[in-house]
Amino acid sequence: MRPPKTLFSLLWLPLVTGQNTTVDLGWHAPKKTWINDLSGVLNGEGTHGFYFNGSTLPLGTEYGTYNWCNMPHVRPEEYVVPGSEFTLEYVEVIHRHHKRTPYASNTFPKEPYGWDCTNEGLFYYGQPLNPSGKASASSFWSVYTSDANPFAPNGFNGTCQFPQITCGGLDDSWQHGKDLYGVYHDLLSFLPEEIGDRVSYRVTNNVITSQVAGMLVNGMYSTTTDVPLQIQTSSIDSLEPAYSCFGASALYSSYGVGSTAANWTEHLKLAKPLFTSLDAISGVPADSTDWHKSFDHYYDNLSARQCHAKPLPCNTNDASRCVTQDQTDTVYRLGQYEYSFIYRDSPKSLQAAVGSYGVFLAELAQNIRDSVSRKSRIIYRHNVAHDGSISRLLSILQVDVMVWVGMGSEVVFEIYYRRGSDNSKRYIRILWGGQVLQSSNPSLGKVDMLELDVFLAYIDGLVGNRASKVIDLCRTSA
Ligand SMILES: *[C@@H]1O[C@H](CO)[C@@H](O)[C@H](O)[C@H]1NC(C)=O
Ligand SMILES: *[C@@H]1O[C@H](CO)[C@@H](O)[C@H](O)[C@H]1NC(C)=O
Ligand SMILES: *[C@@H]1O[C@H](CO)[C@@H](O)[C@H](O)[C@H]1NC(C)=O
Ligand SMILES: *[C@@H]1O[C@H](CO)[C@@H](O)[C@H](O)[C@H]1NC(C)=O
Ligand SMILES: *[C@H]1O[C@H](CO)[C@@H](O)[C@H](O)[C@H]1NC(C)=O
Repeated sequence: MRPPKTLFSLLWLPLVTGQNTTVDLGWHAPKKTWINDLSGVLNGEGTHGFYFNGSTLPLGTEYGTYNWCNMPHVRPEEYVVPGSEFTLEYVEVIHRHHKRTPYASNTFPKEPYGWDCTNEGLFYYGQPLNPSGKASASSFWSVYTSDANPFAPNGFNGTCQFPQITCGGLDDSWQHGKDLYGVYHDLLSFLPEEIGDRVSYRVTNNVITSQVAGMLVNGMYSTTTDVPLQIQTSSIDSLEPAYSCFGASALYSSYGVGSTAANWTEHLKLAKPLFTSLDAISGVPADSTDWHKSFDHYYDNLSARQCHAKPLPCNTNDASRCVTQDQTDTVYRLGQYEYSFIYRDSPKSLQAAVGSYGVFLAELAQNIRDSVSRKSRIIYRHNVAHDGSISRLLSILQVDVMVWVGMGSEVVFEIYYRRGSDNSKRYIRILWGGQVLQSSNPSLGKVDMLELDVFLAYIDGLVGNRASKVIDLCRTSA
């Protein structure tokens, strides 16, 4: 059942044009594809062309194809340069970190093999910024276990943190930076030669985003000097997001993970035999709520292995019982289904995402306005985030086909002005995975040179001035 369409006419004072803008703030269902067709997901086979076996697509597969291990992003080979009447004025990029080891919480109770990370260092140190202060050595973490420590690590043995960005993920991060620079510097002559005060990078409180940022900055600017990474304190971080929002959490758990809503639990019930056979191999207890309230853990456990060319796991007591590729593919299809359900198919998804990610959108709108009004000198902002960030963002933008956003998943906001026309008018293009984003919301539609006022009115209408509506949403219960 769809709620009545709400059409808000906003009493909004635009900074740019001085005209009223009317936008549709309602939720609109995503397109019907195999992803939100439960019987197809359960009874189908394979992964519908989605790829999970490594950072590089097989030869002959078109770039832009879903690749869980290394999602498509903006790069010179495919980038569509807008008509010459458009001049680029501001760019903001947000993407998920690159491939990593699983979180310890997603490793099986007994892992059949170890995982080695001695081919990289996780540099972690503080150093006074005052030039006369003492310097720091370039020290890094080296993970080890000791014979005298009687406790076995949770999950994998080896020399990695669970999680950390793997060596392959560091390579992908570097290439991601190089590709963006190839477009915004080499092709468009937009980025400055130096980072200076016009380019800014931001990370979350989870260290894996900093591991990506260092490589990415070097991929862009070939620099090994000190580069500040913007970060908000952990209790209010809007990028991760980490601010607490009771209203949104209550709303998500009323229809999604953890809820008893019939249309959520249906797929879990139908997939019970799959859970049972996976549990028998992994040793995950049948009564573990965490492993059975969604496919998140099995998906992460299995996909992290396949991204790193590691075998699917076998039972540690009986090496002849292994997880099959068919079972794994079914887990991957169910993972897509769950993300689409939680972030797009449910009519409550928009409000839940506005509560939990509205602050980032308010900041984005402010950044754009500050750039257009020349209050800020920054022309390029780059945010390294998580799947929970990108999913909520796509939920608010109402992407027409939702997927579980893989490693490196990217959304780019480009702001333009048009030469020879009303030069106070601005336009926005949004690229998702390197392609123009298609929204199910008719006010946004295909976001290709949409009037910026419409986009800002949409964001303002949902999240309010300085995210004032988010505060209300977070306070209230579902
Ligand atoms: C904007 O909308 C308000 C309220 O509907 C109206 O009073 C005002 O005249 C409109 N302004 C313009 C420029 O259309
Ligand atoms: C990944 O590799 C496995 C094992 O070689 C193969 O069976 C499977 O079809 C591959 N999956 C994809 C999506 O390419
Ligand atoms: C992991 O380490 C524990 C404790 O040192 C050891 O008993 C176990 O056999 C190891 N497992 C693997 C798969 O290497
Ligand atoms: C789930 O069921 C609820 C209550 O009947 C309904 O409002 C909602 O649209 C359904 N969600 C999906 C994704 O079908
Ligand atoms: C992998 O499985 C274990 C259960 O043994 C779980 O605790 C852990 O959270 C899972 N890891 C991920 C990344 O889901």
